[in-house]
Amino acid sequence: ADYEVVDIDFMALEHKSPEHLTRNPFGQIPAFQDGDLILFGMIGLPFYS
Ligand SMILES: N[C@@H](CCC(=O)N[C@@H](CS)C(=O)NCC(=O)O)C(=O)O
Repeated sequence: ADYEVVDIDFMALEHKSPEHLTRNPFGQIPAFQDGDLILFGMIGLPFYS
């Protein structure tokens, strides 16, 4: 499948940026987006296909 990896610069606090907070309101990684679907948390992500 095609996908894009988005680098998050921890030292620049990019994980707390408004853009990343739309992906994960807890301001953490990992986060995953497929169109309107957004998943975050290491438990759920491995089960998405
Ligand atoms: N239980 C969380 C753990 C996520 C987590 O702790 N992420 C860390 C990096 S491994 C993080 O983003 N820390 C930044 C913060 O909490 O501000 C999950 O499954 O998503």
